[in-house]
Amino acid sequence: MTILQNRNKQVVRRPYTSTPNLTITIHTQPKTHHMTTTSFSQTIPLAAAFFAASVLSAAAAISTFDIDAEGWSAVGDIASPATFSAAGGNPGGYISIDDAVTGGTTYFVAPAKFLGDQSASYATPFTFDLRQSYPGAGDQFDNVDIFLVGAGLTLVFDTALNPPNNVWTSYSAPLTETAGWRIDSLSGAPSQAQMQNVLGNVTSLRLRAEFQTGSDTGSLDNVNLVPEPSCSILLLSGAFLTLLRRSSRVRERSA
Ligand SMILES: [Ca+2]
Ligand SMILES: [Ca+2]
Repeated sequence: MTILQNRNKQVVRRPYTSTPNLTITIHTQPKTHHMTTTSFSQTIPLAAAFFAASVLSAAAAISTFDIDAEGWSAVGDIASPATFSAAGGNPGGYISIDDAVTGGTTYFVAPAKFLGDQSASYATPFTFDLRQSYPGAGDQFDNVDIFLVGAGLTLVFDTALNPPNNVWTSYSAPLTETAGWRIDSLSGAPSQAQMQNVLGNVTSLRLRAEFQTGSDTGSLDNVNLVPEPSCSILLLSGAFLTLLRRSSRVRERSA
């Protein structure tokens, strides 16, 4: 967030290119102390409305699997559909996929709430928790960990490490063109415009559920495509405090 000043006002803008600028005006050179207080009190409700609209526009797509599988499905050589478990997640419920061990790689497939226009998630971390469970010794293999498809492009992401056996592990894939995303596994990184175009019309989102050659089970919890509203509120609260302090200093100088 940047703060600009001119002779009569301060203008605060949030520099997100994918959403309209958030602009709040606070008069800082009133004629009298009384006028300063009135001007600020009239501005707060308007600013609050902008803040509320901003939070709503960035509504998060989240799956914590509290009561069911939330529409997630499974593809690949799956032994069964994505299975919901009410306990044992990170915490609470989660979903899992058993490997049929017939070749191929199993993936979790995201439901509709993670698709469509997700442009508000640009430049935010896409986060999720994975766990793999396999018997015996490890025989791990590498593969694409995230497929993000949209606007005629397939973006892929390879996380650095597979999750340890039977341990929930948190992952974060920043949704920017410089974070390690590749086009179709073979080409280079997407441009900023390609990244934003994909996020503007997501048609498929898949997360890898298999990391082990032979029998294994992949589990998923806490998928978060955009920051939770509570995070936005914290940031906005910080901005409000800054504005209140500045206003207070202005009033003290005017008194
Ligand atoms: Ca959970
Ligand atoms: Ca396997």
